Amino acid sequence: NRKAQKSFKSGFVSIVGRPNVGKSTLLNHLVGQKVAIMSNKPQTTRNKITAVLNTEEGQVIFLDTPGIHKPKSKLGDYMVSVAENTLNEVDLVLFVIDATEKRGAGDEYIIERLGQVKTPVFLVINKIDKVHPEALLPIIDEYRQLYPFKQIIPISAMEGNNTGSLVQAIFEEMEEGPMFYPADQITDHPERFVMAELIREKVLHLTREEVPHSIAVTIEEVKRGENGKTLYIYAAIYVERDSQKGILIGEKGQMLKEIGKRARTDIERLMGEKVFLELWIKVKKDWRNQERMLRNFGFYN
Ligand code: GDP
Ligand code: MG
Ligand code: K
Repeated sequence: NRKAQKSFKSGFVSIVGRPNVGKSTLLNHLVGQKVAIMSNKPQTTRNKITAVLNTEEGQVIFLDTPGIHKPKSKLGDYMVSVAENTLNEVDLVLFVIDATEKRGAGDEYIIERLGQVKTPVFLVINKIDKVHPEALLPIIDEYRQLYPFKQIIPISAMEGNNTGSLVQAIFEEMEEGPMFYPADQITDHPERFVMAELIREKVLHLTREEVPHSIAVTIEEVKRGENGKTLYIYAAIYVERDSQKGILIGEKGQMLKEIGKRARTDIERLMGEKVFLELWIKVKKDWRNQERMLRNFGFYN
């Protein structure tokens, strides 16, 4: 039947906006009871995963983007560049504003940053329950002139007005993809997921268009060395074609070496300890459509 053929979509969404515009309220509303707080170590991970939305259509993983607020220090500058990388690597950015507040320096700053970003951006005008409908048009006009938002969606996160349209629009931006995260359970090892994402990120970064989103990374094993110090991590990168495998290995293995080096640096920062990372590449044709394989890949564990 048609429904069975419908593909599963998934992707990553960053939510940005100045404080108190309603980002947390929106997240809570979108994911309801299924909010999964993944990590409580602010700024140790580049992308803090705040919530996972599971629907029949697919899965959306929301990321907190640290550093999008105006930096107050040199360290802040560093976080800003990290945030910009994040915004470029997700599939969609939601820029949330408050319909009852005038545009401020915080908004200006974010819009300026979004200027560096290639990812599609939706403007989400929140708290419409507090304004007259006629007040929305000038806001839409004002913001439309500042940035080419792909969509502008007025909502009330608190009352749930128009949030269904927002979810629908979000899924329109998601591509076919795996269920990255178990649907009903909060994992004991959130780091494994982040580790895999860090590796995937390096692959996409270093290979650009040559190796598209048709890759998956799974952490096969994490164990501590006999000296009790080094953490050994074994990860597999799944591709769909032999040609992609060739690209990922690179001449004399240089590409794989570079992917491993960069991923290890980030994973060490994540874990706060020394890491040995071994990567290998496996070819599995059409893996994205095969749920059982996804299970084997550990997406459900
Ligand atoms: P954040 O700092 O962006 O995460 O904002 P919060 O989600 O913490 O919300 C800030 C305040 O705005 C809270 O008091 C919320 O209850 C309120 N708020 C959020 N969304 C709405 C909304 O749609 N309508 C109204 N009236 N208040 C909202
Ligand atoms: Mg908040
Ligand atoms: K992307």
